[in-house]
Amino acid sequence: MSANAIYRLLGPALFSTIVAAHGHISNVVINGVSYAGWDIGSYPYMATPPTVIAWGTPNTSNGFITPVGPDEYGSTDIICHKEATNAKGHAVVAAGDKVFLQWTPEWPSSHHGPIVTYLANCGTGGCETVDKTKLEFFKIDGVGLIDDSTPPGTWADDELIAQGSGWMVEIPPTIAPGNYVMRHELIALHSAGSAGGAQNYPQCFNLQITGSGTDKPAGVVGTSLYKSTDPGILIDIYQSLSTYVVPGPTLYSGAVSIKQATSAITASGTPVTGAGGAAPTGSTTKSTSTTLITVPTTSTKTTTTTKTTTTAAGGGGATQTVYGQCGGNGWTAPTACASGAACSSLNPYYSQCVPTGV
Ligand SMILES: [Cu+2]
Repeated sequence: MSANAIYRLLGPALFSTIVAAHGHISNVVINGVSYAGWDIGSYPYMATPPTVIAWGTPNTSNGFITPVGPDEYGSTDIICHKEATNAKGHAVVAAGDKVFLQWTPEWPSSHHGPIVTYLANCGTGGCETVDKTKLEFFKIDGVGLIDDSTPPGTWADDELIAQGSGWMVEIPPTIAPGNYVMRHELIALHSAGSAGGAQNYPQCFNLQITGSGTDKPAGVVGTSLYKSTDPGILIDIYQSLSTYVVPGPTLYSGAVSIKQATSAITASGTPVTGAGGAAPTGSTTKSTSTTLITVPTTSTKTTTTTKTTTTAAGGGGATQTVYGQCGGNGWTAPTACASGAACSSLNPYYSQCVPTGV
């Protein structure tokens, strides 16, 4: 069902929730225990946000990273989202266990694309203080085009929508225990037919992985994961595709492909703090914490997602939020944008409210 159809069913009461475009991970479920994600609606405004296992961002919109400008995908924002700062806690998970990543419910059905998940070892100092630019990511899951019988086809994130906006990954049983950053990402390709049109939504979490595996797969730093011209990044999905190559480095040989499923929540988890206790040497090299993890108390974004004031369905008088869809084939919801944004046609299928004067 499209966001528009949901909107028509549920009416304006849920309007702001549904059209706050794109998404982020609200919580992570490990063996039934739910760990809170980074709440973009409140944490960026707090001097001391709660300790969570998710990396922080001052970004208060559900926005994305895109390969525009001279940096392409070389900006450090591609690593763990915009101006991301280290998570201050972590969750413990055994190699071979499954992790369920719960996205916010409004992922737009127009945003077809792959779902990719990586791990990077933080070393014995833990992930709470690691330098993100040094993290070397190896891919443990990558699902792209599932069925292209009717372009633009069925993609991994259609499967995500179908199971309540969540995605399950298995921690490879063969990797060595230690502290890892999990980098999980949706890539939206609805506008990827032209250069710079792909939208990346990376989300990072700190995990302490236990087990007896010994593999230490090689990886690549976040700023080298993608090029704007990768065949899985610069692609017109509205044509018939014979193949689709999931972007990023080769899948780790020990990765386990699983059938998608949801994960029931039976308890809420408290993040573990400290260096992780995984140092196999028993040494206590807790590098004295630097001030790397200061969280900005003010947002540098000038956009806001709370300006939607809508009336009844049908678009009359209603406005779309910044980055929300505002047009395209079959679109019958609002075509006007909230103040500070203008509707821009990206292709015949998708127009988007983009900020003006940014
Ligand atoms: Cu979007």
